[in-house]
Amino acid sequence: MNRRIVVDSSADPFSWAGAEIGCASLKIITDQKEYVDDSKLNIKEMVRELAAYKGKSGTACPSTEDWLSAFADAEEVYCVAITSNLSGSYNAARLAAEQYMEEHPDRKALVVDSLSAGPELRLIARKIEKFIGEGLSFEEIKEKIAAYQQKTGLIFMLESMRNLANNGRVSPLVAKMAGLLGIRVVGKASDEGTLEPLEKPRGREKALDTLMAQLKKHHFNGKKVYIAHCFNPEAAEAMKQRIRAAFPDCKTTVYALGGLCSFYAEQSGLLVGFEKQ
Ligand code: X90
Repeated sequence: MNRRIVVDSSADPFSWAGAEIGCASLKIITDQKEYVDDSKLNIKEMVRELAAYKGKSGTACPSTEDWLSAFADAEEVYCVAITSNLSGSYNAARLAAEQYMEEHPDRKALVVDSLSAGPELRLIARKIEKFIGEGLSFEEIKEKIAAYQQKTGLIFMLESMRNLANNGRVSPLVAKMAGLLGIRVVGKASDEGTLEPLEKPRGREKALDTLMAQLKKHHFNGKKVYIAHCFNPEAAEAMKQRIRAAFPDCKTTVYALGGLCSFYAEQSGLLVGFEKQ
């Protein structure tokens, strides 16, 4: 049977080695240009152009049609979308799934609201991949993924929240803290799938210590973590070393964020997706 995992591009799927996975792309839009968040996007160039750009910039979620075409006629489709509280992507995926099953009553489509972004979507998608590999049924996967979601989390460190605030994804008051005099915002994806700022550490070292403390506080199981960064491999590597020092057996993967997450996490941002006990 043809079973397919489909994520939206906030999951940064293009750096997964060898995985056969569908993607519905988000877009980053300015008055002058539209960047499609697919495997061809030059993220470095986009971040550089946007840093120099003084006008308005925003994003758009994939349409129902974008999701449908990413389903690629599979008999079973497993979608993972960015948090429905900050994007219309999940809703578009739901509509796509309904239409798909209506048109093909023998097919099945599951849509997971990650209530998160970036590396947490990747944790969920990779778990689905594992379950498919083990030959679990659609119903079993649905149930087990709902349980797994309770055991994953996302924490982040941002040096600027300008794009989040300008696009109404956090309050301007919250955003004001970030970027001032070396102040970073360390926060987490809340249970509702919104950004929840937790602390304002001063300086990079303090920020990494704070991330580490938050991981422990949020019941990190010390087994699996994805560290994703926006052009900040040094901080990602330093975070990896801290995790390895505290949890020597942890499977730790570092990767560069894709277009959508880079737009919102901005230069130097770190997103850490982790498993809980
Ligand atoms: O539909 C759209 O246009 C996309 C809107 C996405 C807005 C949020 C993106 C967040 C990206 C920033 C830090 C971690 C956030 C945790 C979220 C719960 C990453």
